[in-house]
Amino acid sequence: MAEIALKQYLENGDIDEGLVSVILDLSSVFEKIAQSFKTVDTGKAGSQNVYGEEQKVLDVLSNDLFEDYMRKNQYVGLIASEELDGEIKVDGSPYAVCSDPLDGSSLIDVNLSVGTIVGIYKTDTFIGSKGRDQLASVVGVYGPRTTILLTAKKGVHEFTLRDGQFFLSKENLKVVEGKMFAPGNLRACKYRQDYTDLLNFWVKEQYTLRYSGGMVPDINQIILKGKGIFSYPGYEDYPDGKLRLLFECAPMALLMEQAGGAASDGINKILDKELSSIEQRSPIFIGSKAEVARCEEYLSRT
Ligand code: AHM
Ligand code: MG
Repeated sequence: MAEIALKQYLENGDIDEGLVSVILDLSSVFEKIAQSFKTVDTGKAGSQNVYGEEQKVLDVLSNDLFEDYMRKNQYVGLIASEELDGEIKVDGSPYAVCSDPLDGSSLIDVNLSVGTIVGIYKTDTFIGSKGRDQLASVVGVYGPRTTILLTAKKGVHEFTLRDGQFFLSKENLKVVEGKMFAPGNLRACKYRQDYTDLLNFWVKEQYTLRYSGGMVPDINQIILKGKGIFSYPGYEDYPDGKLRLLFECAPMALLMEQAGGAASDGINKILDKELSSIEQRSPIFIGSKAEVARCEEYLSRT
């Protein structure tokens, strides 16, 4: 059977031509980021982002690629990124595109997988939006292979880069029940008996541990294996944890719901949370429906 290229898949998929154009430009961004890993310095850029976090050369380069491509795309009127200050209006319409251009950048110099996370909306401000308003989410995964997880709200599909083009490699991915866990932020156990009890449940029930320290490869694995749970709670001074609602949690939650799974902050669905600030953080429990329900149940005990 002939292979299906991303462009062909999108054009045959009853998706608005502007959205197709944005997704194709994002695929070019992912390809260029993947290429740059082979040549660019993995070290520090000597600068900080707006949140005071130290930037790597590759953080800056990934953001520049995202920003350049989105500024030039006639269908994009608003951009935001973890490496930029606030949201930025650009010439174009009607799409608004937000990104964590290089998630897990601390894993680059040890050669673990990293990724790019993107959410696409139709709005003139991200403030007040909900993850459920996303029209699509697109995630680039840079591992031994370069892949894309894509949803335009018609299921979740994987595309693989080969000879400069992305081809469909897995269609209609589904997440069901299964014993695999990726428990983040175990530091919380010092303060939280509920999270400790949840972890003990998974350990005693002999779940398989699959945790890399990168949200993208960890959640990509759950979607590809079709089972499991990723957690990142907050505690004490950081009740909302580390991960950002707009740039990280909402796009991953759209993928997970489209794959038949769920994503919660422990009480509310991630996709129903209204964004009050660009840098808003959220705890996240994301994976199969039954595991997310289990998280909510354990976390409601205290
Ligand atoms: P980053 O956006 O600065 O790269 O941080 C996000 C990453 C996630 O990929 C991962 O789940 C999390 O940080 C792990 O953080 P920690 O090791 O601090 O618990
Ligand atoms: Mg990140």
